[in-house]
Amino acid sequence: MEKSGKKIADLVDKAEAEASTMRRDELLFSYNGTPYPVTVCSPETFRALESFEARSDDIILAAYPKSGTNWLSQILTDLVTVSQKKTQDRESSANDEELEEFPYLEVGDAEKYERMTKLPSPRVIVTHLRPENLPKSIFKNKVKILLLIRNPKDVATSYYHFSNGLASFPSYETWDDFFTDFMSKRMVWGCYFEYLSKWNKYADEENVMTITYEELKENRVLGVQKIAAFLGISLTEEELQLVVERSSFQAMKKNSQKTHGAFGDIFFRKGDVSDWKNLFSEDQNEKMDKAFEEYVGGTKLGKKLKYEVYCKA
Ligand code: PPS
Repeated sequence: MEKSGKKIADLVDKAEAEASTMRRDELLFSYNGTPYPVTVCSPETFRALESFEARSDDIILAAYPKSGTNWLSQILTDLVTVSQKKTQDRESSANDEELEEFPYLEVGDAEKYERMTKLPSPRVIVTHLRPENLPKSIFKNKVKILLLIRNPKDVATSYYHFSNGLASFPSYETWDDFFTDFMSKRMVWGCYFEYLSKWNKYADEENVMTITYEELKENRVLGVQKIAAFLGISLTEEELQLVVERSSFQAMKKNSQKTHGAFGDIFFRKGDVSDWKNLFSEDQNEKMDKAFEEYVGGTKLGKKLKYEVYCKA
């Protein structure tokens, strides 16, 4: 079941070494109006991505940064591994090194899409992008998309600590400064409210399943069962337990040196719901409540997030 995670750790190490020699104002570039970190993304990769050919049996995990992407990415990879073991004898000419590719679609060099053609199906592909920035083939081929969302106050809180923990992201002297940027298009990978509003248009599609960070925190067994059913993967009780145990916060944090290298602790920080209560002022609560209402209040994704439960003091 263990994947080495070498590529993630290598990529983060390299990006961090590069970023440590850069000024704050050199860390980001803009592509189609959205800022991205120069150490892990590039305009060439975005241009190459446009002609990326998705396979109908790809599995896409779509999640805004800090929504629990690494968590769900492991769950999906484990589920695929379980199902592949049952139907093994996969023929492939690629060696193990070639079979490992950094799973974030928009992260890495422009040649990665060529390498990805050698990966066996199903490929688990992770992205922080909004739907209109994804290659058309994903929608044309009706690829299954697992859309992961998290309450915006905890996303902001997690993103703040992350930005101050990694050199590749601009750091902030104060939480107030971060909050101002988080509420705008200046945020790395764009504005979370716009993200929710754009993805909401796809929430009713048959090939899209939405899951929240909070529901998975409340009941991981049920969450994993739902995801497996969506992917058409049947699990024995033992397999289910294995996936569930491996995806606990404690287990993933403990393993994070292996999967994410020296910066593991930054990716697996607290893993809780409601940490926002330690940071938000009354004024910030009001601003965010208003923005939530404006962008997604009353919509399918808005309701799914249970804002009243998770985001009201
Ligand atoms: S990234 O870097 O944008 O891809 O970050 P992402 O993985 O999306 O989100 C990081 C947050 O998810 C938490 N996390 C978990 N929570 C619960 N259980 C598990 N297993 C788990 N794994 C990661 C991680 O701790 C980050 O949240 P915070 O609130 O900062 O702790």
